[in-house]
Amino acid sequence: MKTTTQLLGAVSAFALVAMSSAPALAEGTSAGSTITNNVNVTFDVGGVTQTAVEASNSFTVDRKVNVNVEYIGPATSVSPGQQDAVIAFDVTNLSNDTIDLDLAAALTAGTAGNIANFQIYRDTNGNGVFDAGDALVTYLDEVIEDETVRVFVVADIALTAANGDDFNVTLTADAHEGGGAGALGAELVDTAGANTAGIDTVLADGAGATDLANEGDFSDTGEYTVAGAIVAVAKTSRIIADPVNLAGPGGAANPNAKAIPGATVEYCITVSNASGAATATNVDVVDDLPFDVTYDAGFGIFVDGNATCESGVAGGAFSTGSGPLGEDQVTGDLSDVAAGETRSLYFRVEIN
Ligand SMILES: [Ca+2]
Ligand SMILES: [Ca+2]
Ligand SMILES: [Ca+2]
Ligand SMILES: [Ca+2]
Repeated sequence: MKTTTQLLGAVSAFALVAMSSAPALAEGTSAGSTITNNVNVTFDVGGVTQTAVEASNSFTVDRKVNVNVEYIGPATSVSPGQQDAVIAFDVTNLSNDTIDLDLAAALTAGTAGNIANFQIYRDTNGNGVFDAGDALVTYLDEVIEDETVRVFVVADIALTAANGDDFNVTLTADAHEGGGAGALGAELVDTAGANTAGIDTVLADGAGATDLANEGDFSDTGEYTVAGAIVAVAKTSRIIADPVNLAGPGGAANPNAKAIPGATVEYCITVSNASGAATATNVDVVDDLPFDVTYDAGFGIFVDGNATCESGVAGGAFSTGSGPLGEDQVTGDLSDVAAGETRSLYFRVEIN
């Protein structure tokens, strides 16, 4: 019998292959599965068939830990002062076991003072977009084999962020034991030494953006890019006429007019936006008039003029004594000022 058993041991060594009945997941046989191989040998002695002999071999499949993090680009365009700016990542459990994934978001490039309040949300309602149905998390709980979970990193952009600023934010997912729902399990580490009969752990992850291989983690970097408006305002004036040097036809400026009492002066306020900047919207102009001038109601106020304060359209409003020091005010809204564009507001006053 002893001889027979040794023979069967040798047979078992090559007959083990392809006997697995575990489900075929992409990440291979699940950890903890028992792979059993039975072998049966029949033989004759002296032409008589003898009782068959059998043997069996079983072992437990160990835990292979692997995780992937992938930024869903392209770079997210944000505005200075924007709250809850969102970038998205997909986190996939490539292990052959259910695991928890501890999450961390870190600024890896960009001015730290211009971005703050990092938060991580799980796409709980699974619709792929950040919305009220998603939950604030610090880890992904009980991620099953092959499962991909969308994760949102949310941050606030400071008003001091400028056009063209970039912020690189790296999300790291670190594998922990599942440990049951509602709790983060213990961090997974390689089982030291030789294989044991139980479920051993092998960290088989790669090196991501900021992590090394075989640490049980992976990371990828997303990007915010700031699209700010670079708005410049200029205010100029020109003398149109004085009581002696009168205006030309259609109110045209008399080149000889001087800034004496009774003279008419045109104020020109231009709002320009630099090329490559974001469009400036809701452009409101508020001008506090000096006490030494009187608004020319007959001329009115023109908005959306060009850089030389021509071709505007009638608009805006005049109000008496509404300024912070009781000045009269001229106000007006300009249309959106796109990159490289200039719009103007202009009106006239008389020197007292
Ligand atoms: Ca969602
Ligand atoms: Ca858990
Ligand atoms: Ca083992
Ligand atoms: Ca890694």
